Amino acid sequence: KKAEPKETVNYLEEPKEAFDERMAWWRDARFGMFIHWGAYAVPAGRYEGKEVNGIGEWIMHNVKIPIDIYEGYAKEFNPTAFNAEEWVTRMKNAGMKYMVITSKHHDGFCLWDSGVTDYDIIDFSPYDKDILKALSDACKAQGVKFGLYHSIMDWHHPDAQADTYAGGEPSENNEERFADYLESYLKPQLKELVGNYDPAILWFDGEWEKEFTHEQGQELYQYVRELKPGIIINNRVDKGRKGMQGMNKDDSDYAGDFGTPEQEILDGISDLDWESCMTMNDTWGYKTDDRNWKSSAELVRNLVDAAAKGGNYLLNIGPDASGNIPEASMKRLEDIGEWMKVNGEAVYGTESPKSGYKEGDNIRFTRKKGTPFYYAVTFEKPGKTFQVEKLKPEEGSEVVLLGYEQPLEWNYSEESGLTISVPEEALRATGNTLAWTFKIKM
Ligand code: FHN
Repeated sequence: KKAEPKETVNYLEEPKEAFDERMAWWRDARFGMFIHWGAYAVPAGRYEGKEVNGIGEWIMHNVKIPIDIYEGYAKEFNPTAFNAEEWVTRMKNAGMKYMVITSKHHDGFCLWDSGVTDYDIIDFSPYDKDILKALSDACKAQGVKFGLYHSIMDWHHPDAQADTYAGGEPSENNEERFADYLESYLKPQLKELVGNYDPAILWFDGEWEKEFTHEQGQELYQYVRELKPGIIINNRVDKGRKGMQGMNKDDSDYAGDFGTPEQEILDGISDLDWESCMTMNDTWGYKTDDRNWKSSAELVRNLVDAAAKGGNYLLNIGPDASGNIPEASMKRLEDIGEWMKVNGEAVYGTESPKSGYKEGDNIRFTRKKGTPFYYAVTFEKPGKTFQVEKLKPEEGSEVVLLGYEQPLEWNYSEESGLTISVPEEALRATGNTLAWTFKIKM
């Protein structure tokens, strides 16, 4: 009997209930780890003995390093200290539920054994292990999701941006050549990545080059969903996204499953899914001379602020060329993990109370989905009492400070709202130093 022709699903027209089902785990996860890692960790922000301004992974472009010189870095990339299990354990201990690592950044160097190029970790560098396989296996073993960042733009491929990147004038048939690069290079790589590593997320980037069209973006989205229908794809697959602000679907300019504002937490709330991606310092890829490290308190504040507005937080680390996570990054991951152990229930599986998501600058509210429980997270250490106008607990219900098992005394009045008594011993018991969470049944 002739096999029935496979019905082609149009994934751009997905019914809302199917979309909601596919996004459910991602919405509940709220917190992920971004990893920018590749050949750019070898120069680590320096060229010809001088520091290069800008983000580390853009060094090839920023000082127009000739391709054959840059390939020398790929030949040196030998991360013998890399330990996938340790990285995933640190990520999980930080409270992060999913990882997104660069399979290929704009420089074109591939962190897996690609069948369509030798410009990869196995054929080009002295390192002979499949980094993505090790991380994908470790994520599976530790019950967290594995995701891939893949750059559409490619400064190494002759039919992509190799000439314009190198300062050459774009050739007259750039669009044609780029379309061929998509068909003969980018799509086969996506097929390898989805087939070999089973990512839960495909995080595209580098879609802003003029050769790449909105229609090609929609086609890429469809192609990847056909490879793995349940996968989640960000909005940078498509020119429809509004730059780094990342919001999209409502203006019918189709663009992926979630918006990707960058280096900022969205101002206000949105009915669309979004995830803010952010560095801990001033670079995504490792730099020797990195600066402007955010404090652990600021990182926790960003995570809670995003959750209160109904968004995710994708926090970046940039490992060095030996495969070490920078000390300063590990310290922040540990601090956040300590905080999440006591307060994580105020982030995971929550939704935004919408207009009631904040009170002033230092209090954010989240609501546990499908329950009457609200969380009030304050970024200022409470005094003997904690005061919120917006929350009115259910008569006779308990009010709890997460990390302290005794319910707290409270009273409510129309004129001043909810006042909670907070004994010093309660604050001490929480061990908190970054933010404090009150759980209230409404
Ligand atoms: O150009 C990239 C940059 O290197 C980095 O990967 C960030 C992360 O979101 N995305 C692009 C800049 O918007």
